Amino acid sequence: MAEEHIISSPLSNVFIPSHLNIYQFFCENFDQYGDKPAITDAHSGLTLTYKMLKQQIRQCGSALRRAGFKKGDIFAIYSPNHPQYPVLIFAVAAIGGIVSTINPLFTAEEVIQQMKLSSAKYLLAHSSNAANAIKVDKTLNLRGLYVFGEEKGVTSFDTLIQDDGAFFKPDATIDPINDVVMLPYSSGTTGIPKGSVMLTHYNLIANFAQLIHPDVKVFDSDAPVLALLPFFHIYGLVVILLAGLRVGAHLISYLRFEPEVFLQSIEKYKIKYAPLVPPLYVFLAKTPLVEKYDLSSLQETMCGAAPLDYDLSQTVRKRVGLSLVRQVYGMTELSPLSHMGKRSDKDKLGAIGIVVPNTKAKVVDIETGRSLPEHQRGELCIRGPQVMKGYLRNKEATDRTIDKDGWLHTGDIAYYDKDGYFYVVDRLKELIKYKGHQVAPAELEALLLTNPKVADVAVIGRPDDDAGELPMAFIVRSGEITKQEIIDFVKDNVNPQKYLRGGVEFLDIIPKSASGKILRNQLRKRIKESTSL
Ligand code: 4UV
Repeated sequence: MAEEHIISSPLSNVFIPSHLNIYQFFCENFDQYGDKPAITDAHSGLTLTYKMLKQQIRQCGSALRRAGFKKGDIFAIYSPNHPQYPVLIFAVAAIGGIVSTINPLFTAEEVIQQMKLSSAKYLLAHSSNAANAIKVDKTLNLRGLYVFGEEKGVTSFDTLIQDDGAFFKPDATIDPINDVVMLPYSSGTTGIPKGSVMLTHYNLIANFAQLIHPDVKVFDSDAPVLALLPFFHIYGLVVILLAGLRVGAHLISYLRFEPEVFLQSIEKYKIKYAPLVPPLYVFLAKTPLVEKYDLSSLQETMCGAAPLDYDLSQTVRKRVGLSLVRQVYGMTELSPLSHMGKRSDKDKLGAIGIVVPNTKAKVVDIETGRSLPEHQRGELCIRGPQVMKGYLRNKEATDRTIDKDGWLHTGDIAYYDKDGYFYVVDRLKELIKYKGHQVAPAELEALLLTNPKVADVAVIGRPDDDAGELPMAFIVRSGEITKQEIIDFVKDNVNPQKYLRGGVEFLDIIPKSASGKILRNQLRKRIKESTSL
């Protein structure tokens, strides 16, 4: 039998409580943190202390129970980062409900699609999304619709906070290992949207326990943390929001990215830790605004969601005066972390890091499935307590992603070195990452095929220094249509992250395999050749 090459975490195992739900676990210390600020909106200065958070969770949970919300019900949240975001999460979780997080830039149709897939019957939207939320309500006939802020014709979230809290009752029957609590959206590994990723209470608690191991930990004190990355995405949700609150950090949150507000707030709140994505390093490397503010409080950044260029990371490190810049690697289906750079390592910055505690990784040959030794490229697979329960109501996709031995196949091509550091070098899956956001090619292809002048189509990511990748389409026409008309057609139907910023090219035929699969590599090669001319 061939030798198995499995890499166990080089770190000691951590203890993962399996008897607590996420409300009990993440809010455990709120009483002790008391009047300390928990979360501040950088634009308005609105702040919730830990004491206020605890109280509002109680009031919201009580009001939701009075409104008939019960264990197993699904509550969708469609909002940019807002100080009360965690109020809803923990109130719903305590009752035994499930939270489905929705990208605040989604169109009404995209929200309807996600809510239909998850069967969510309750929605909390930000007031800036109220018009879309009302459309969603008309289509899905929701049981409850609320907004952050005030908006005519919709119940304000604050009405829930006016409850006396008497009806709040954490559910005693939650089974943390098996009960799902979070349903983030992911397009999965084949590019066809899979819908909701089922994460259990235990998955989220496990990932927190893993990321605070002393050798890798994200926050080593309760100093202010930048909460700019969106809470609807698993990185912002777990690594910033849940982890930050559990350790008593002061989170500075943003409704949107405004360069001056962002830099000013680092100076004002003396932000020390900043979880980032690559486009923010590009911003910090290039903007002259950096010279205008005192950013000396900023000490540690981490970067994930897409590859970080080593030279870029060094430029930012020097320019801002950071003591730690490291990569982390995650995936929605991994709650999200499997790899992190060690706090002590300064020389491995091209790597995504080592395997986090209680986790195993292997790299398998994509043809034979056999595990590979050092320095050989293949598909990265992960096994550990953070691996999702599966895709909601999609057993086939679940079985294709998690094999019978419990290995989650990431769809990323990687290798590892003799010290157990992993390097992601390519993507096997079709997913496009625009500024760290998921764009599923199959979704755009399906949309473009609804245009009567499009006979066939393939969408890929065009490499881009600032955004990582830009969605672009190869089109076979069946009628008169211009490139601009195609770009506008997409703009009219999807959220801005999915626009065809990489452009459109016309072809006579889309290259396909005998089984009809689009040969995306040929198209990517074509782009590479045309840009290197
Ligand atoms: O499912 P998803 O959108 O999930 C993420 C999660 C990212 C992170 C990053 C840092 C954290 O601390 C954390 O908790 C979560 O992006 O997309 C997963 C895919 O994104 C690519 C890779 O293709 C994954 O399968 N990706 C994520 N991190 C990296 C990366 C990285 N460091 N380098 C290259 N690609």
